[in-house]
Amino acid sequence: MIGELGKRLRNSIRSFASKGRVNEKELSELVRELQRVLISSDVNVKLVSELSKRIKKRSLNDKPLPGLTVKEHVLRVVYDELVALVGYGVEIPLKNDIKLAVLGLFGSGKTTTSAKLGYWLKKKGVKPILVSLDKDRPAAYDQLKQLGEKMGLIAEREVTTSPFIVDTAGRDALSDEMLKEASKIINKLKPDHVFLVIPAEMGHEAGKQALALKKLITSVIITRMDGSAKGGGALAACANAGVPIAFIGIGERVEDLELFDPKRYTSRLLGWGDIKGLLEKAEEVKTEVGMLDFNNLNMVSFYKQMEALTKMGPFEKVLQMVGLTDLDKKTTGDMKSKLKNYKSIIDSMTLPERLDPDIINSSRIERIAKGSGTSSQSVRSLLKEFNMMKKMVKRMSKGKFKGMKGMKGMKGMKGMKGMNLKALKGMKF
Ligand SMILES: Nc1nc2c(ncn2[C@@H]2O[C@H](COP(=O)(O)OP(=O)(O)O)[C@@H](O)[C@H]2O)c(=O)[nH]1
Ligand SMILES: [Mg+2]
Repeated sequence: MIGELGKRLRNSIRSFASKGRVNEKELSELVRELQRVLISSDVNVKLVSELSKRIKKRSLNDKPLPGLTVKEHVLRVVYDELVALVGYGVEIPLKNDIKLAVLGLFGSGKTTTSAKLGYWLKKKGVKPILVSLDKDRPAAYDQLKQLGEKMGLIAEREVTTSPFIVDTAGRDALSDEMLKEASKIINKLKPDHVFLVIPAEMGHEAGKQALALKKLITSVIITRMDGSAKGGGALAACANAGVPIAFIGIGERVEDLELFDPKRYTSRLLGWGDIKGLLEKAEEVKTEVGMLDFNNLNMVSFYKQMEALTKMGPFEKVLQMVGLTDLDKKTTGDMKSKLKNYKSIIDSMTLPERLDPDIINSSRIERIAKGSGTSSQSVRSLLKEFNMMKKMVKRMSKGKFKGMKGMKGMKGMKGMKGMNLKALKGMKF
């Protein structure tokens, strides 16, 4: 779907990862190739230059996450920065009387997108009417009606009830007239979400549209992401304009709409699937005890911590050391088997999933459950506890939970150096 851009990016990353040790020259080469790719996908030159600087600076100055090689560290920085570049999504909370409106220039994909939104809502159990307010072109209503009929949604020429999706008349260009017309509709109908539809081929020019309509809209939808190499530029420009991206259109069928998720988009772009083996081979489990990185807690550090726990000797002792002395045998046993379970679950995750557990959706959960010989329930429970721990760690790093040092029996224990006991104390397995 992302085509040429992704291919070139993946090639440059593969060649980077295949070389020996990383040095500044190599890093510069990677960044230069990245720049070429981004510029050819019409990302604004200034944004590309800023991104390059940040990637270099962070690659050289940030401390690599525990368990990551320098190369993995650099790739992670690239991933992070691309995620930030391509923008940010927005939540579309569902409700039974949801009101949506779609704006945009001629031919941007408004009518198609209105139908796609109808399909998306219907799949989630909300059945909207499709309303064509495009009075200028009689065929516009017929188009919407036809699209609606295929999925059992009714089309109307005016708003009669909610939930609804309003398709509006387009214009050749942004004009005061268009803005006025749009604000009239918005004031009258008070939609929960007003989407500006911009086709991917607008590239970085999308930013101008997003800015011009920023006050009226809640987010944008970029269409024809499947057909243009400039989609990256359009996404980045909207992000830079400070406008969230709700959905992307990835084909002509009503099913071809997806909620925009910058992480998922970037993962695909980088072809994580392709380089996963390479990254994972590079470094799996080191025996040393890893410090929990408060700012970057992820499954890699979580795993290290568990590894450390299980390697530190009798489990009961370890629990005592971290202050969990009042546990009975059964609880200790449960924790032990849970820990073992969690380890095999994390073993079945790909590196991108470990670095960023947020990308783990239901189908990934299924795969991980299968791969680890556990159940999707176990995977979900791990993710839940991981998220709880993440919250806790965040709180701790903000200075709560102080005064917990000085636990007895810790000094002089082998392998305890660098272990973050404060973090372990509240950890639930
Ligand atoms: N490939 C592709 N085509 C799209 C997408 N969204 C819309 N289109 C096509 O773009 C053209 C214009 O769409 P339409 O909804 O009529 O635009 P409108 O004038 O803004 O209402 C149609 O041929 C659609 O099939 C998309 O995400 N991918
Ligand atoms: Mg139309």
